[in-house]
Amino acid sequence: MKVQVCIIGGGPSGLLLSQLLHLKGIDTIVLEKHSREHVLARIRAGVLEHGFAALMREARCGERMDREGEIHEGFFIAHDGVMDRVDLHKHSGGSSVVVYGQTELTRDLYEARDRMDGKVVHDAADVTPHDLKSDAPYVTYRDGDRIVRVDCDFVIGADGFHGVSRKSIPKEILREHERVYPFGWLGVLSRTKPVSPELIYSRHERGFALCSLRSQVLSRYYIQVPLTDKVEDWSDEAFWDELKRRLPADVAASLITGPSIEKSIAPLRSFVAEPMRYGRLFLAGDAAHIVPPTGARGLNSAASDIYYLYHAMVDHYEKGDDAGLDDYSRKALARVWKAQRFSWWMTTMLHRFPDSGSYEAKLQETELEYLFSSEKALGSLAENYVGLPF
Ligand code: RFL
Ligand code: PHB
Repeated sequence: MKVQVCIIGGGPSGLLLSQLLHLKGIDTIVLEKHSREHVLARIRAGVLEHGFAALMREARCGERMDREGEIHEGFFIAHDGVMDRVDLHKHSGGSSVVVYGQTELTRDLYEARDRMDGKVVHDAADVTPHDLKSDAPYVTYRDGDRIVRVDCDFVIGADGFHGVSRKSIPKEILREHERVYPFGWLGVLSRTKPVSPELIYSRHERGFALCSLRSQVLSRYYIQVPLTDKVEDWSDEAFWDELKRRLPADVAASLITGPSIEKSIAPLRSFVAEPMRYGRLFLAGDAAHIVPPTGARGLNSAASDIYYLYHAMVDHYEKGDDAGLDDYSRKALARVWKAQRFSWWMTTMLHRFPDSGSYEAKLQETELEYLFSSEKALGSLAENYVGLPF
């Protein structure tokens, strides 16, 4: 089989790029290791920046997001017994974010790919890129007993943190920068009315907590837990009790609880791989970089990679201009590192670190006090949270 662009990974990054390129007449195939049901069972991002939402519209996948997603013009930070609001709209000069789940967004992308007869292969086993430094790269995968070969002009590695693409770049070329945090987030999804119409990030001496949502009838809550904890250690009751302890008393009193419909623990990690290009392979999204979810940047960082790649590919095929492809890694990494900085800052300000003492706690308090006393500091937070320009 021959296509122009072979995309490894059928998560939001791979599907969005495939859909955008298809609309420009560029032929792609998406090779996904898991079944569609498996991909759609993952509960991940909830907050989309306006640049991501704009790309979804450009991909003609924004209709349901615009109908069912919620525009949020602010969020709260609870700390030291107070609830301060970050007015994103005011401090970012009129921007906002869209609250719309990654699961729904991925479903919309799959449906769009189906409508256009896009080639998406599920359960593709042993996906392996070959000859990436040549002008004729190809990718093989196993379908049952059969090995299928896909010849292409370019390979896109959009296969997440655990994928094969990044690993196919030789060790002496790839530089990896990593910070592993000594805790994770235990997340619960419940069919209950959210405790607050806007997100609440809570810094508490027992650990961080977050009240988020997917809709006005679907809530998503998180608490910081030690890495040694297992999901089985946490009954629903224990989760709700601990969440309430970490919220201001009036918020805790109005929290509506219910059975969890999903419960999982995500370890927190910061990671960047450089460069994001090797020959004819281009990495995008979590395959190249991971952030702790505190700043809601993960999927949004993938969006800028996709934006740059999409335009670079179109320039290549329509104008024979490779400047965008040649500059991709530099340009993408410049924005990725800003998202890393912001996520690290939000994480450090709001979590309890096991080895920190009263000095670090005082610094966190001071950081928050400064933040809410300075229009400039709030402006910096807001412009990063709604997304820096592509
Ligand atoms: P994905 O979603 O991991 O998709 C990669 C796909 O590649 C497949 N794959 C392979 N396919 C073929 N061959 C192989 N060898 C393969 N290996 C893997 C996988 O099955 C998968 O389908 O990466 P992608 O597309 O780059 O998307 C990235 C986002 O998923 C991620 O950044 C966000 O979910 C991060 N994130 C958030 N981001 C935000 O922007 N806003 C948020 O509010 C937000 N909240 C979150 C989050 C991530 C979280 N977790 C669980 C890590 C909250 C949480 C709790
Ligand atoms: C979520 O709703 O899953 C969510 C929202 C904001 C974050 C992280 C996760 O910062």
